Amino acid sequence: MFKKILIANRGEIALRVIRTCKEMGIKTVAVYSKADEESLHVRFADEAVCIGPAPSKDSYLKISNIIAAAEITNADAIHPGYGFLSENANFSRICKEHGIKFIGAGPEMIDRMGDKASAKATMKEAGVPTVPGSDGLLESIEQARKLAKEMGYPVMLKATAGGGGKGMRAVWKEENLQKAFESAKQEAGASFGNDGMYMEKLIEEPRHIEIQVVGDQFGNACHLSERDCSVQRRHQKLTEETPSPFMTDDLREKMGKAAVRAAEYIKYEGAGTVEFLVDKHRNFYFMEMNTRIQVEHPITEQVINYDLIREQILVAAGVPISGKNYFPKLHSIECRINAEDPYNDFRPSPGRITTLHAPGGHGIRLDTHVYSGYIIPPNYDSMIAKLITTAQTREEAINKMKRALDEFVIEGIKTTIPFHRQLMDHPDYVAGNYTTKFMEDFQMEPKEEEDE
Ligand code: MV4
Repeated sequence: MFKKILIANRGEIALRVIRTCKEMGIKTVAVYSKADEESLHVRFADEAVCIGPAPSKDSYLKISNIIAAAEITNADAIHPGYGFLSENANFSRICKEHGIKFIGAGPEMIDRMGDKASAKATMKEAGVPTVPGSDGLLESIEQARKLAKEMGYPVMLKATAGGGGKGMRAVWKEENLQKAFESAKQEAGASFGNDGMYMEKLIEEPRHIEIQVVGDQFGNACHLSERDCSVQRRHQKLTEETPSPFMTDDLREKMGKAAVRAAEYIKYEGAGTVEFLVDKHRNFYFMEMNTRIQVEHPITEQVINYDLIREQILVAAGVPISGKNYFPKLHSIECRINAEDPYNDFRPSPGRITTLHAPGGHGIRLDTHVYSGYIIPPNYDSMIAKLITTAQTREEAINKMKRALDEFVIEGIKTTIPFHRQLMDHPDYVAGNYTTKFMEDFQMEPKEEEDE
């Protein structure tokens, strides 16, 4: 077992990993930028190393400084968290070269799942349902036009080096295809250094339902059921829940099997997430595979009483998984609390938190690194807390979320708490009747006096 793990991340996920390491008797090393000197992960870790100035490119993305920190503290493993270098194949490779265990996927796996067209081709070989479309990359606009005509519009153009909504274009009519293809290709080349494009039939009003999988070093994999992440704004998840209100036992069985088949086919090691698009007829199609722990992992932990970070560490240390699949016994919802103003187009609202009162009580989990007096730096992602409620039923979990949001006081900055509170009263949300289109029509109710 590892003696010391360096957490190459910040904020709530760094704290999350440190907590499980402490419970496992593993020493921890925090790395931090100048802007995070006062951050909790620095205080909770056994050791802390400043790795550079505030900008991510000079600190949390600076591979040389992170490796140096691991060397001088003699860490035998690195946990990358999510974001930053968590899906950077080069970082995974350099850790390997330095004899430091990267708690995540190997470099080849990261590259393979990071190339969306090749990931899709692999899944198709594995017998996982994929969206009908081009067989690999589009070689020319003529080929694109011919294929789109055969499939019928609308179609979706996607950058193979994209993902998470980047480098994607929906095309509804033939006359718009050429311009969309050329601009998307140009944008992909500029953004990712790889302008490879592929095409799919457009799935209208899909849900985003993902399956958590865990694979060990012996080729075994299991699934830990689904998370519905359809409530998104500009490809940013706002809230997630498990089980999905759209799921049926039959669909869960099929999607779970497909996800395990995918993980076993590629001999996946570690915690991973197989994302699917689900249409209104409950057909599901492979979308992407993420080779990192996800922000929303706590709702899965809550409904099956499982520590996913612990599992990641055990698997990385060569411990085999139990192999059993898990099905939700409870209902759990996560609301991402961001330092953003929902009454002003969700624009960022960094600054000092003058007052913080955290919600508590039965079925409440709050994963956060912020505290009264904490200054939220403007340099990083705006998420400051994840409020998670767990109950026997969806209705009770929603009710608990309303009560917890009403208790949750954060002053000195704007937050998305009022948005989530209104969401929990929205008839379509409460009915579980929402798709990835939901936020396009969502409007905040005007502010009441006391909200001023
Ligand atoms: C699609 C799609 C419809 N049809 N592919 C968005 C980011 C990346 N995960 C793939 N995405 C989509 N791919 C086909 N063939 C619609 C989306 C999509 C979406 C998917 C999941 C969650 C939110 C979304 C928001 C807009 C579009």
